[in-house]
Amino acid sequence: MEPADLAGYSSQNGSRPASPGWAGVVKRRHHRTGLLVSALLAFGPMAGVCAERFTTQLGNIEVAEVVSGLESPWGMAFLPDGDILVTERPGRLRLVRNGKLLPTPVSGLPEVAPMGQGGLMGIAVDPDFGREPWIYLAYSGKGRGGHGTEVARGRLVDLELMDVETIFRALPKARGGRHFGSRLVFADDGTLFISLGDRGERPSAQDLNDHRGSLIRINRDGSVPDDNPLVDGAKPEIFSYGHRNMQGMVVHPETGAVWTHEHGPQGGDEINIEKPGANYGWPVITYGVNYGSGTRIGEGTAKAGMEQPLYKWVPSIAPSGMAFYSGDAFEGWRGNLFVGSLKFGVLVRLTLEGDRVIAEERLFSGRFGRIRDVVAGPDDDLYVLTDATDGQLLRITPAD
Ligand SMILES: [Ca+2]
Repeated sequence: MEPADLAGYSSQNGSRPASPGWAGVVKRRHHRTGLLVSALLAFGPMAGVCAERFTTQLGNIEVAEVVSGLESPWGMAFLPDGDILVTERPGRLRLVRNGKLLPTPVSGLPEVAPMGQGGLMGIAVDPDFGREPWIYLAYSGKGRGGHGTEVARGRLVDLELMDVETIFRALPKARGGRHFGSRLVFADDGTLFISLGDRGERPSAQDLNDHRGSLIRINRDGSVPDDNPLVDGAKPEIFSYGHRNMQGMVVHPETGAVWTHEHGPQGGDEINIEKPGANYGWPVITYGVNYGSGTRIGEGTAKAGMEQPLYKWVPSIAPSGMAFYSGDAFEGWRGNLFVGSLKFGVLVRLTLEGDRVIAEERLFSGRFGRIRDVVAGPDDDLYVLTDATDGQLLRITPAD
């Protein structure tokens, strides 16, 4: 374990009594250094399901397959009854119930136009789902000028989406197949945040009369909140800008701030804490360089009036999906931030001290391939989607 990591562990959890089990394991094993060191077969928490055991810096974990056979799964969300909705990028919405993938997809989806990196992507469940069963989907939609990120909502009744309405369209659309962003989260005030990408057209990220390369904030019916930061001469849905391609977004469980991460070009993936009206720099400043040629992009790494990332990866990990862990099952992981990596097939665990990242651990060593999404479940376990044509939903539980 890194000394900094140990400090983070004790500062964040020092006031809490260690529970027996996993925390005890942490105490016994925290002198062991290194990343993943073993993966041996064991029987998992679910009857009949084989799980793999991994040793981590803060204890042993087991990773069990909940379901497989998902085609390029991209996003997932838990319903209040424990069902899990999973988007498949080609344009299907699937339901996992009691550990089984229902064979019939949800019907009545909006018109998804898969293209390049696009397709059916982000998903969010209405905070008041129990009263009004709205779910929200982000996807690539076709229209004048090409494709662009769109968001629709519909009421989920059994396996059908009803009263579907499009509540946001990123404009202008573009011909290219890259950088659709497409994560969705609800802030504590009930507004919906939509992460976008620059659609491969870099200058769009600095153009406030262009949604692309921005973070969007709307009300759940698609209207613009009265207190959005940029109104005069700007697209009013824009909350912040200067983003390249955000495929991770989460609300901090204590501060309520929206955290995002984004893909850099070659190098320069970033984590940012979103501030209203702020400019996050792309493509004027970046810690990345052009693919292949390695030539510089923009003006360097810093400029007045532009935000510095909270954390950056050079070289890139190609981050996708992000979750804070605030459950009780993994005592030592409370307050940690988890990020999936497409490039290295790892799940990144970041230890924070306030708003500072003080340590990074990489789990799985590529064992499950590309990681597309990570979500903290209501049962305090972590859930992961793998990015593959035969993709998996995995569940991570503590092991002794
Ligand atoms: Ca930036």
